Amino acid sequence: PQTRYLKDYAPPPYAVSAIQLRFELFEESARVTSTLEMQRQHRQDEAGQTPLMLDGHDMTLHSVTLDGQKLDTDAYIVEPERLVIANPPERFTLEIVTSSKPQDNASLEGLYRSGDMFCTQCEAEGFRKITYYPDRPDVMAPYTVTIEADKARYPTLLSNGNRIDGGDLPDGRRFAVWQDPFPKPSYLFALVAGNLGCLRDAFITQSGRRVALELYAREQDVAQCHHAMAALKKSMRWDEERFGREYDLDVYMIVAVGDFNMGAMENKGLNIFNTKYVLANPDTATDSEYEGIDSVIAHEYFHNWSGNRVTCRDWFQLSLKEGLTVFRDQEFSSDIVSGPVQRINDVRVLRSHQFPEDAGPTAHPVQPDSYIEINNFYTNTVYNKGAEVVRMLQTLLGRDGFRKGLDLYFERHDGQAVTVEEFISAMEAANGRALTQFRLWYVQAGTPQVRAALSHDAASQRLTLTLRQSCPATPGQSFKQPFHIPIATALLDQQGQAIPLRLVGESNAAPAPTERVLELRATEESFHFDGVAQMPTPSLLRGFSAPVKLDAQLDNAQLAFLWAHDSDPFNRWESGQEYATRVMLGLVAARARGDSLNLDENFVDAFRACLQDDALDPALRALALTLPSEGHLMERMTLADPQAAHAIRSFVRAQLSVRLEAELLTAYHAFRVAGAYRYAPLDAGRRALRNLCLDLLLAGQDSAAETLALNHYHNADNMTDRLAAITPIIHGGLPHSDKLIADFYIHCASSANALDKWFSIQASAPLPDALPRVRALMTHQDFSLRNPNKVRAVIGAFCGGNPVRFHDASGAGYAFLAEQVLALDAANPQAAARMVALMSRWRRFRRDLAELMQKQLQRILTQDKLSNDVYEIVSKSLN
Ligand code: BAL
Ligand code: ZN
Repeated sequence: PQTRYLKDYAPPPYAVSAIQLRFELFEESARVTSTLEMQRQHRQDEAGQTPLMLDGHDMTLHSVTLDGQKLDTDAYIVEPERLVIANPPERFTLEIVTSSKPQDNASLEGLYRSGDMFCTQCEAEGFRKITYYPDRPDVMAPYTVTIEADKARYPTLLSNGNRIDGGDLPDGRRFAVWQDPFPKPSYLFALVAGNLGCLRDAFITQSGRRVALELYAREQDVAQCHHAMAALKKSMRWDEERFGREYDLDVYMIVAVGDFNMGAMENKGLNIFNTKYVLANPDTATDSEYEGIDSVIAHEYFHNWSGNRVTCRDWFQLSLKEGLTVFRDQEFSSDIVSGPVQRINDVRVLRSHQFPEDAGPTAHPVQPDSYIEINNFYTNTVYNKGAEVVRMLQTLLGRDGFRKGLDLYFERHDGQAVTVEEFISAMEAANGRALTQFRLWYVQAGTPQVRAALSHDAASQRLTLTLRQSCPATPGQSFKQPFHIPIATALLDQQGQAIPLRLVGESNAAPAPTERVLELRATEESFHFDGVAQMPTPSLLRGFSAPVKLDAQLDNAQLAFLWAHDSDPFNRWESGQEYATRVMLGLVAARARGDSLNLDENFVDAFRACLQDDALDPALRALALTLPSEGHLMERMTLADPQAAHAIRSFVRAQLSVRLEAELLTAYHAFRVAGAYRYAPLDAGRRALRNLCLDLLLAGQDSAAETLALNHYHNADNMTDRLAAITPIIHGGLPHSDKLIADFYIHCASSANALDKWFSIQASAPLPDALPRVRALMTHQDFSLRNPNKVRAVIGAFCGGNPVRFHDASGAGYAFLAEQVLALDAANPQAAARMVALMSRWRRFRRDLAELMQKQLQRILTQDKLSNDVYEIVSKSLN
């Protein structure tokens, strides 16, 4: 496999000024006629020739016609992955006719079938499976698309832009013509043909234009599209109000598709969505899935500017659109849900997925400098760390400064394919501020570590905060230059009040702020504050102002104090998590020594205080009382031991259950939500807290709690409560488990998304017979290895969400994963690569487990016909 490098970028030798596509769709094949208007951009080789190279594979080529002349087959070369025409004229029209078999395309890339519909997925390089084309994002062209298909089977024919024509054809067929006036790269092309229902609405933009909103799904699913429609309208308004971005076409369409590798795709004017992020009703979707729909609908909509109007020059710039758009969707969710809750959840994702990635064999910078398979770079680093980097810019420049920079970026580059450099330059130019050192966040991988130390001089009332940064080596980067790190800082007095922060030398004419963003640039820097009477408790990295690991050198008493008193909600949560982590790691060590286990009374008291703190919003309280995950504990061990992490987390939950039974029961009853279910953030917060109490009550394995949960289940009118009631019963292997699995199936049977939860709750149950159960689930009539949601719900839930059983000392879990990866790879390499990545950090584990994982990775690597996707992940993991 070939590695591609950012340094090798060269502009495209030919531009496309227009493309016309004609799709003739049949049950057995799809015929595509592509007509390209092309112009040479520059001469390339010394002989003065500029070969035209068009990407393409997995198709049958029928003809190539240049300026009306059909070419003989010796006038061009068909290679496995491209079509080459040696030296075409300076300007020409090229017509290419190809065909493919969408019904056999299980990769879910290019043109494929999902159930009864045809659909496409072109990002990153799927368009080259549809026709031969310069399939790179810096070739932008206006598209005109004609779709022809059987009228009865496919009455709905959609593509990007505006529908300009349509009608009936002979033989019971029908056609539609779509025109997208905005030049776009091929990765944003989309087509859908099917028999679909539609939910319609409209949006009036800030300048008074009417935009038709159309949400397509199977007829029986249209009733589940209302939440998504509301989310779309909220997103459109929000982007106008917050960033001045207005929608540009007359219609905005979203299509829900059951078989989809990603969450959704931002094709111009025609988003294609995984059904998981569109369809919802109280019986099928949980509160957090409703939130997920808000955020993904917003994300894809926001791409219309950050991604489509201004796109990426090449795929090394992926975070230019993804990091920025994730930041934008996070800000949106923060406004519609709750700022602190959103922030905590975003940081949880970053910590649980991106930090491990950044510390493993596939670590890469936000702007990678090489890749074998670009599909492997739709990562938490590019997306979520990328969003953190954009957030730091907003922190450093202020909201207004950031907005000015973004306005300038869109103004300068509308209609262009650009790089991260252009984004930073716009921020600099709009703010008159150099961001030279800041750029390192894009090119250096690894999570920086910051250590903080305080010293106080009572005589001079001076406090010194010393910050020291370092960053571990990552593959190909052994030495790191210091980063420019914004550290939002407050110092709390004994009552928890933030004291004024007056830097030495500052005038005291104006009142000093109680929170400041300190900018750490050197390896070590000290900040001196005057007028500090007593040693305060530091509250650092407030709101998680930078994606770093902070060691503030606090003891458990200080952590308990911050857990109870910090005025920054993020740091309240953070302190509780850190306190719990330390207590649990202490127990892991005790267990290893063979000591008896004892959960510290101070921790139980602090937990109780938080549970009973009615000043704390229920959603935040639920987060603050959620114990760190087994994965988090494993990250903090020298060598990860899944059995120890599971044993200790179970022990702590059981202890809390017994020791706080009365308090948990009181809270459980107090936070009942009155009335019929509706998704609303405040109700969701109450449900989260109540269900957390229920979960802990069941951790004590007592039968009264099981009865409580059974009643909770039977009285539930929604998926959130049903799932909350049965998860601890099924995961605990309690007596009613099997009966509930059968009953829950009946609730789920009519919805693929609900069924995913029925599968995953079983696959993630940490019971001794987990693996045989998983194998049995894979033979269930509702399971299909060709459906990525089901793969995630069963294989993903077991290998990624059931650490104690996946990492069984026998190695059976690893052998199972290897077997599934190989089975998947033949059909859907993207899905296979996502799964195999679950073993990529094998070196982090206990030696016996590490060796077993290594063996399976080696076994995979020796297979013939491995996809580039899987090859890249496995070979890097073994390096
Ligand atoms: N561009 C791929 C899907 C997304 O990030 O929106
Ligand atoms: Zn995106």
